[in-house]
Order: sequence, then structure tokens, then C-alpha cells
Amino acid sequence: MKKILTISYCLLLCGCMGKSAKKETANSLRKDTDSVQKIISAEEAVQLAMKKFDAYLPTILSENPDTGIDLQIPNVGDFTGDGVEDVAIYFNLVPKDGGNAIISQGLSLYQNTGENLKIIAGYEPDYLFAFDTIRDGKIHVVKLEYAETDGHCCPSIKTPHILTIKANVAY
Ligand SMILES: [Ca+2]
Repeated sequence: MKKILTISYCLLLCGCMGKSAKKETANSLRKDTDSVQKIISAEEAVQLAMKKFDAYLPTILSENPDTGIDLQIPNVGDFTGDGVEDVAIYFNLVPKDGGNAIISQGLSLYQNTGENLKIIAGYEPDYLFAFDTIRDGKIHVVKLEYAETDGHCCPSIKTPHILTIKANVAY
């Protein structure tokens, strides 16, 4: 009786091991297929773009001495018109020694090629703007201007603007 039990236990165990080994093979097969047709998800795209921006930041700061970065905000959407979500990072620079005056602001545009993220253009206008949205394959911003009676905080003249991306410049 004990022998039979041992044998059937062994059969059970071996059966299970066989099954899990099969599963493993199926999983690794699936993994291989994934890596061939890997598409970068929006989440991964944001991480990659932020990493690339971090690497580029010292260059921006060296061009704008005495400033530090205040905001670095990723915005996701398709702005190249291929249906794949890209990343536009909004950033602004403020004086290193304090104060919240915006010295410079811009958007760094990263195209999601499906396999990687590629910087395609920068938008660094000489006027104030606010990022609005990415819609219909385009980036929408709002140009901001001060009316005569506006306080420093709050420019009240707002003009919607759609960016054009040409060569490596957006305007
Ligand atoms: Ca795209």
C-alpha cells in the first residue's frame, strides 16, 4: 500500500512538473514573440522621454545660466499623425536664487517610433504660453500676453495656437 501511494505521489508530482515545464516553454515562446513586435506603451514612452530629457537638461541649463528647472511635465498624445502616442515634455526655468518669474519655457517633443523615443523638435518661443492639449495629431497651446492692467501673475490676453513642426523646430 505504501509503495502504491509513493508511486502515485510520484506520478502526480511528475505530472505537475511536466505541465509546468510545458507552461514555461509556452511563456518563453510568447516572450520571444513580444520582443520581436515590441510596441512601447504610453507609460513606457513617458519614462523614456523623461530620461532623455534629464540627460539633455544640463545643456539647457548651460545655455541659461543662473536658472534652475521648475516644472517638467510629460504630456501624452499623437502629434505626428501616425496613431502612436508621442510625448511632449513641458518645462520652465526660473531664477536659481529664488522667485517665480519664468525665465524660459518650452516643449521638448519626443516621437514614439514603437521601438524607441526620438527627439524630433523643440518649441521655445520668445513669448509666454501655456500648454493646452494634443488633439487630432496636433499640439495646441495658448499664447499669453499682458493687457495694460494685468498683474504680473496673470496675463489676460489668450490666443489659441496650433504648433507647426518643421525640421527640428516647432513654432
Ligand atoms: Ca505619433
